[in-house]
Amino acid sequence: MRVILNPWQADHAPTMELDGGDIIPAYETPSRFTAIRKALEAAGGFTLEEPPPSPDVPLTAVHHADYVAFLRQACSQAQHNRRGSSPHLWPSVFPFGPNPQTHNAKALRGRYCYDTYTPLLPGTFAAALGGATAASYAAKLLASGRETCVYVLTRPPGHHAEADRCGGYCYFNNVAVAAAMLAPLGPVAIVDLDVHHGNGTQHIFYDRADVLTVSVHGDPHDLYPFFSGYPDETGTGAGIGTNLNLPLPLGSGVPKYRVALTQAIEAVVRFQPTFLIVALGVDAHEADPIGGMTLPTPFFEEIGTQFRQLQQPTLIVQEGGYNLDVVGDCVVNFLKGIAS
Ligand code: OKP
Ligand code: ZN
Repeated sequence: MRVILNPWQADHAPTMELDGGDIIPAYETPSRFTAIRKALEAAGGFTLEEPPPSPDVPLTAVHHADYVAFLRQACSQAQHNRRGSSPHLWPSVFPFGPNPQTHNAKALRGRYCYDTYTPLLPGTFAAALGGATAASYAAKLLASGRETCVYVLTRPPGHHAEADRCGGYCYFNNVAVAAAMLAPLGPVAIVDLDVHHGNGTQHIFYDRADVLTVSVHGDPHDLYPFFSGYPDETGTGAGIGTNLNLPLPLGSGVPKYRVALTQAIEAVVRFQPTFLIVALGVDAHEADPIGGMTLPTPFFEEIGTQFRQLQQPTLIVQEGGYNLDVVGDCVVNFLKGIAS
């Protein structure tokens, strides 16, 4: 299987995160990428390659141009401003009140972000663009018919990024960029297996009938992102009926997960897509430090096998997974299951 790497992921290397007022070590680090790459190399059967440079990654097909411009500008400013001190630019005020608009550079950090988990560093823009570049190259391979199953190894993740807000460690929504490229060729189904609800992807395609978004995740009553991921979010306008949320109680293991997975796959079958995209977070693993679900490593192969039976051209894009000792094996197992 071809694996498309984000060549610039290491440029985004947060050392800490701000969690309810506590500064804690960052979970979302370059070592996640290294761990997965090592496991792929050890397993064999994968061809790792970087995407060719591309001037035309269609970021603005899913993100607002002003959001993209803000990220580019803020990251380049961060480079100049923060020599010697902490490079993390965090938001401090979020839009509220009768005038929710600002031109102030510091205030804009809250305008274009919805939480405290998603700081801007000097290399954040480049790293996030690298992920979108890798995803769009993989989408082209699929669109041309040259490949039927491609995996994109990237970080930071993307599925929490909305059209004009970063959040949840995510800046550009890589699966959304790929889906927007494929959708003109036929309906696209996105299934998000990350333990956290894929709110950004849902938000971006909420009113579209040509992109089905399905997410299996920990119950947002008890898990990030809290404010979305509930079953009554089913789409709007032309997109009514094309968003499916399948929350599971925290602590859920294989039996409950199998039921939700079957429901997700049945929804894909009903939708009859031309392309399938899997947002592959592996943080539903039992040893994940922030997930709260209880899937064992071998079960990821069974999940992959379920998707193989759909017999669809498939793009797999890396999302979360934070236990460095298991993420690589979970990804390899999933890819073995979907490819074999
Ligand atoms: C990103 B992805 C940890 C709190 C974590 C943010 C979670 C972002 C998850 N102390 N809050 O894996 O979906
Ligand atoms: Zn996650």
